[in-house]
Amino acid sequence: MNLFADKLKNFFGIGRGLSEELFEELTDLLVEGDFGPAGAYRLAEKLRDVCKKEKISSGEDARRALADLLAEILLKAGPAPNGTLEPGKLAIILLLGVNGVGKTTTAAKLADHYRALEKRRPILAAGDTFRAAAIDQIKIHGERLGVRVVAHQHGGDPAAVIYDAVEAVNAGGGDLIIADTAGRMHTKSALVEELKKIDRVIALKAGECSYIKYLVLDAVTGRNALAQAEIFRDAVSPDGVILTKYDSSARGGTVFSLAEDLGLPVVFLCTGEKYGDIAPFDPRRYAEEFAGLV
Ligand SMILES: Nc1nc2c(ncn2[C@@H]2O[C@H](COP(=O)(O)OP(=O)(O)OP(=O)(O)O)[C@@H](O)[C@H]2O)c(=O)[nH]1
Ligand SMILES: [Mg+2]
Repeated sequence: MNLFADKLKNFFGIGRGLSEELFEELTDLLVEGDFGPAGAYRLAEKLRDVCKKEKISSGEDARRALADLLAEILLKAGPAPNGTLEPGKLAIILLLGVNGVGKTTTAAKLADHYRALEKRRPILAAGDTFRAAAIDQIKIHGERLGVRVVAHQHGGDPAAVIYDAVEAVNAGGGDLIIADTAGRMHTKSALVEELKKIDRVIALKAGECSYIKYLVLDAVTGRNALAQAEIFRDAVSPDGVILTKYDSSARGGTVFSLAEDLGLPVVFLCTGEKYGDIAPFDPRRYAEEFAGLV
């Protein structure tokens, strides 16, 4: 259970009645948990209505009702897309996100995940050509995992790297490409242009393949993640989010804003630095955890 869930649990503590004041305080508490102010207010109001309608009078039952409302918000972003790939179809997964959020580590985790669970033959594409060490970093993961890495020189064209990875797959070298990208450029507009270009090239090259774009966000950055998500959503419309460093985050309300305000579902949750520290996102469970029920 994370620290915020503990707080919420204490807030609704045993024997606490449901006063008007409680719902006002709940708004503030949700904001502390990384909810946006408007979303927090809406949720507290909704909970008050539900409690009234269903004649809920104990804090404990209110917390259960809150978990239901939270799950509802997450499911609004669409059916849980649990990350399963379409069987028998080549897939390209592009990982996007600002620097340091965990893209390269996640690329390696996904390669391991899909190989183990879906018997895929992944290829890693070293699409971060901006930082010299990035290519070595992904090569090391490839060696450790026994997964092939397609890479070009530092400073090369990232779209060309991914293009080559598709060629390798088409030549029978695998059935899944997981492409890393650079998290930084000289300016924000340069980054957006670069992202759009990579997206265009892959979309063209992907043809009949499944082309999936995941935005990687760091749970520790809280509401900042939302501002990042907005930029990436406007530039390339990601299919979903991979939330990393959930093990180090004490809050987690951003996930609800991603769903409610940006229509972005979380698809995978990462909880550590090891390859196995990744799991498909379970909206119901996340809502229950957030409310301190599990
Ligand atoms: N605790 C924890 N650490 C993580 C997780 N995912 C990644 N990290 C760590 O976060 C740091 C950055 O990870 P990278 O994978 O290099 O991040 P990146 O987005 O590729 O970074 P750039 O290439 O610099 O943009 C590393 O020290 C990772 O081990 C996670 O789920 N939990
Ligand atoms: Mg990286």
